[in-house]
Amino acid sequence: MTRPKLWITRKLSDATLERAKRDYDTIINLDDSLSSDDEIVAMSAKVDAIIPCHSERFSADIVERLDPHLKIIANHSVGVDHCDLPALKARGIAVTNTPDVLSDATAEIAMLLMLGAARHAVEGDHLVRSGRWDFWSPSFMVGKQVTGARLGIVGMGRVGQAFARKARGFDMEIHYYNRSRLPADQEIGATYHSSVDSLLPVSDFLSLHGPATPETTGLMNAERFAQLPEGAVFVNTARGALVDEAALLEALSSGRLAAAGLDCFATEPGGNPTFAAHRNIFMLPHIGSATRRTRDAMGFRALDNLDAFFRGDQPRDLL
Ligand code: 8YV
Repeated sequence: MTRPKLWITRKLSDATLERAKRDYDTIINLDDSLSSDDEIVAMSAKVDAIIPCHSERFSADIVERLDPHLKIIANHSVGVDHCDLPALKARGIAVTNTPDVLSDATAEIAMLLMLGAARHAVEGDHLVRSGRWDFWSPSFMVGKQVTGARLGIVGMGRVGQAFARKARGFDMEIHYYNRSRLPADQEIGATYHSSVDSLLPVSDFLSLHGPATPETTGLMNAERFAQLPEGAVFVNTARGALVDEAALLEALSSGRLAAAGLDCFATEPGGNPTFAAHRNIFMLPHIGSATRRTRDAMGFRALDNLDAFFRGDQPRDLL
């Protein structure tokens, strides 16, 4: 029996690539470069399936040009804002993602950003590392205490809930906004807010965990930042599109925000060059899910979805 042809657009974990090569006629973009729109279109005529990352775009104009040979896009990501789902559905191309398996790794990075932003981690490291640490005082690099503080979570899906579990270890008072209220056994004492606007004034720390959709684009704008308590700390491990970056900078400059921790930017890779001059921004290059264990689990989950599809079953994460 001929094996389905699979294109893996980036260098996934070794275990994932081994399993893919064992079970599929696999082409791997081993130089790990970002594929152009034209390359994606050209490959769609050669393969039955693609495993892309969030970095490859399947926008409506590209989907229109895809070859009918392509049957499934098994994303190696939970976020699917790079895929125009209605356009793909209209073309009869199945789409899956990799939920659950990256929630803890991403929540760890949110915790790192929250702690690091609150306690001047980057600024402190730079000072010591540069050899310019020649002064100490009790009023030096005084930060904001996380333990016992009020945390606002926007988006209480899997990652939001994983972050809440970790924040409970810091005795934080947890508030959240979600489209719908969680059942009590998942809420575990967190206070539900039916609107973002009601959540913001009680969020000394605010962390975003929602998907990028037309409804959430620019969710954190100037009016919303102004509703946070003075000196709040803002964390984003979701998507850059949720944030008006000019408004974020303004909120940092005015002191409305004491600090921000960001793993996601409107422009990636690269980030926002105007952020570099701000010492109260702790930045990471979109590495929320980048642990060995999670990369293996994401790759395997994408392959599980493909296996089910080619067996004729419904993939677990079919969107
Ligand atoms: C990944 C992500 O780093 O899952 C997502 O939506 O943004 C990240 O986990 C990336 O997509 C890896 O392919």
